Amino acid sequence: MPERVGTLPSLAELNAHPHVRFNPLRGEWIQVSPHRTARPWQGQVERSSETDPPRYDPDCYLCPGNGRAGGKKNPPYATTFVFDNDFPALLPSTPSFEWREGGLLMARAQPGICRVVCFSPRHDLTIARMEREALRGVVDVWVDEARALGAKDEIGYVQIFENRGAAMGASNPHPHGQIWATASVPNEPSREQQAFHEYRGSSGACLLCDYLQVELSAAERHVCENGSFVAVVPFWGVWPFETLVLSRRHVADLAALNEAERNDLADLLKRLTTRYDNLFETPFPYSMGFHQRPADGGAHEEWHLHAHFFPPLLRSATVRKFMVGFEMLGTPQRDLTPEDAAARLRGLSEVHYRERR
Ligand code: H2U
Ligand code: ZN
Repeated sequence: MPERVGTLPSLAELNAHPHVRFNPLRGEWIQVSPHRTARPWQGQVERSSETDPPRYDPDCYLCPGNGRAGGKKNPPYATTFVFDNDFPALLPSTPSFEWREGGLLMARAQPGICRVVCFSPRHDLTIARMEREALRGVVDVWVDEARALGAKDEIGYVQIFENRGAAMGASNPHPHGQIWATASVPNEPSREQQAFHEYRGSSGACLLCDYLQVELSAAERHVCENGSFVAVVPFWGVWPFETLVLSRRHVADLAALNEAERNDLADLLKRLTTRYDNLFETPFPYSMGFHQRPADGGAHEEWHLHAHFFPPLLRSATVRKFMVGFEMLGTPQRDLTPEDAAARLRGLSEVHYRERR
């Protein structure tokens, strides 16, 4: 669009051409190629192998009362259940060390703690199909775990996440998530930390408070909202139906949420995941997780609590997006515009397809 240099095209004009968009949270650009949505697809087709699970599975290592792979036995829990991962990627007993060879090879110890959170005793439910009250219990577990793990001297960051669906590598359909608490801040929150810090330094404001205002007034990319949270397809989203869940209030972490906000978080997660499942009338796979302030004892007033949902499905339950080729070597790319993705998610029902009469 050389003739447009120096002028500001409308969003519709922007979406009429291949362009790059800036992600201020990661400080990087993404490629948007809207003209490609019509291209034929002869690549891999996912098998939608997720058949209806039973309410209780005697072979599930997360169901109440069952034995786990490591030999321990689950209690007959009735709500949520949290345990130390039997196959943890991080170990609290890791001794502290730094390792260097020359100026290029660097390593250091990474002590940490891995926990598994069962969201429900019911093997067949998902966040979308759980009651709000039960989901509120999950929010409370996340808050309590983040507080307890974050209070430990050796822990600098608490990453709460859920891998949902076999397509995302989830090992089991039983509704569960994981928590990895690490000594150092992982790459993604660390990049966001820098972005929050720099934005606050240059403008005196919060990057995501300002972004939320932009999205609320643009009304182009919002998906659903309640009194405390708003879900949007971010302007810079890479995954086809990626969403960002923003707290309306400027809070740095889950622990700072009040009663009403915790209820509203449960409500928003249920409504958003119901829309996801309704998109292709299939259990929608994703990785989701919360980003919050580091647990290093600092106030970190620059931080704004949010959750990312990264779902891989592209145009149906059987065609997924892979980050390969130009995306691995150059820049992540999307065909479907964030505005079109948001419009599709916005147009869906909040009654789960499985519960429609
Ligand atoms: P994912 O579905 O996201 O992989 O999470 C399941 C976790 O549960 C995984 O990290 C742990 C695995 O190590 N696990 C146990 O701790 N005990 C078991 O008996 C099986 C699985
Ligand atoms: Zn189970």
